Amino acid sequence: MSGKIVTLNRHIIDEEDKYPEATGEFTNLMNDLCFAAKLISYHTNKAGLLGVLGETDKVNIQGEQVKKLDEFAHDTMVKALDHGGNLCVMASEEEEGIIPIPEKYPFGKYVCLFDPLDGSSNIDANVSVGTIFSIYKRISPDGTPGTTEDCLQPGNKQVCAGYVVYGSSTMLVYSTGNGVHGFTLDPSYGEFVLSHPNIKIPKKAQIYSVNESNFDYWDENVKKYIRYVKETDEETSRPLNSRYIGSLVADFHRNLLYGGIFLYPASTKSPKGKLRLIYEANPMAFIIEQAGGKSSNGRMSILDITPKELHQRVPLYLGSEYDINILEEFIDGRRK
Ligand code: FDP
Repeated sequence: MSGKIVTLNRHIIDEEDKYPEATGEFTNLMNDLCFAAKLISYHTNKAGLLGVLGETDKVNIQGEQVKKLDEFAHDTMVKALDHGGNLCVMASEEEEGIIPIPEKYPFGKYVCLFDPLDGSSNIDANVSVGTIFSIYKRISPDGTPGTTEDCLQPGNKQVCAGYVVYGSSTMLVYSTGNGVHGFTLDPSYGEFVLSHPNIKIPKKAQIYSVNESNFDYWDENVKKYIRYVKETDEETSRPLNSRYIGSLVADFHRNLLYGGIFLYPASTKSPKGKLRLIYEANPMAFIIEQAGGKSSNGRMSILDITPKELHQRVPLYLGSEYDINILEEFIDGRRK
């Protein structure tokens, strides 16, 4: 066997070693996150057997039916992260307000925002789903409970972002601002092992991913872009291939590896877009930019938007640099 075997834990420690002022709190937080991911992975794989598929009788604050696995993933994230002394506050897709750290536990210097189980409308059909997370340093005073303001920082202040995709294998992909690294879970010994070091998205997309049933509800300039990607032109390798799973983590992960553009535009049905800024768009934007791609709301980088509320929605475009540039030209009318 040649080369090094690098576990996620070793990788995080090596990353933290690059910062002499680091206290180890970040490594502990990532270990807790990694444990939550393993538990969620185990349960998603076993879902059919454990009788946890199907819906509860609850509707979450987005007006969606809460799945049993959604609840399980949310509770697992909270229970794995709330007592380690690394966080001062959390926020989740599944909870309307911020999630405070119980007073009996110490308050740490980090903030964690997450979507515990993204793409959950696909669960019952055995389609890949994922967990998305975003980590910030607190801006409120140390040693006190974290605040809503801690959770509403622009994406460019993230110190780490990542996702776990529960697919044909479970993979955790993360970035602390030094490139993007992917780890595959070996289920036999329960370790995430570095399988995709320093991921770079191809400069040019070969895939576009969008829910095209919304076509009639989009702005004319977005429609023009979609018509453009479907035209035949050898020089620019069009038409692009259409691939849409309807599970953000899975669509994003494929496009990151193969080169692609993911679109969830605003529409007359969802004038602000569908996907959520702080725990879906921002972490994915951080990863795509670290991988050499681009993020956009059509006019600016997702990372430069200052969130105003926890569950704010945003039009979302993520992908290869060349293709996001062209999309922006269509949206602002430079291309007709
Ligand atoms: P879901 O509703 O299944 O949770 O976050 C919401 C999300 O999935 C994303 O994962 C996915 O990309 C998108 O919504 C799919 O939306 P459409 O069904 O409207 O295409």
